[in-house]
Amino acid sequence: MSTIAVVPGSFDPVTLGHLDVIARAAGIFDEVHVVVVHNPGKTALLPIAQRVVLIQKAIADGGLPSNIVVTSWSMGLLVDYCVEVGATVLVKGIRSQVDVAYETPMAIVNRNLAGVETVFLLPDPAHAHVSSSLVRQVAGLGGDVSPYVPAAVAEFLASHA
Ligand code: COD
Repeated sequence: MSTIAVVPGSFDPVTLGHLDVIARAAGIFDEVHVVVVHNPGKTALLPIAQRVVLIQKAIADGGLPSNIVVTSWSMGLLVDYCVEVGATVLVKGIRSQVDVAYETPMAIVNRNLAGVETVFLLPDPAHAHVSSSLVRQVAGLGGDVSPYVPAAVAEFLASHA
């Protein structure tokens, strides 16, 4: 039986840290759905449709495997998406104790709600310090974000500065 995993996030914008987690998940699971979700706790920079396009470009440019689907979800619980597509696993990246504290209750609730398990991947140390909020801050102040994001994102942010 094939296993479908969901890699959710706000991806605002997608970073090299996200891309690393997506690529590794695609090497573990039969099918990976990268799902862009609005996080009400964060002030958005990019429209969700734009984030989807940038992830698709980054995946194509990076030569990532073809078992990756990129989409968005705004119809309710994330596990509702999982049930709809038959995904049984959520994949999250864990950079620090802060991520553990944030993700642990969600993992338990998602398992209780729909039996969806959460798998945590440790980051590539080269990208462990990278976050979308750092990228938004550096880009907003006119700095170079190219060490932290795929080329498609760096180009998009530079042309929309
Ligand atoms: N290296 C490795 N992993 C990373 C890195 C990096 N450099 N940067 C980020 N990550 C990981 C994050 O830890 C996270 O797992 C994922 O990538 C996405 O990160 P962000 O910042 O793009 O996305 P978030 O944290 O804003 O997204 C949070 C979600 C929207 C996914 C979360 O809130 C969620 O699962 N919501 C579901 C709503 C729901 O159904 N709630 C009810 C049940 S809990």
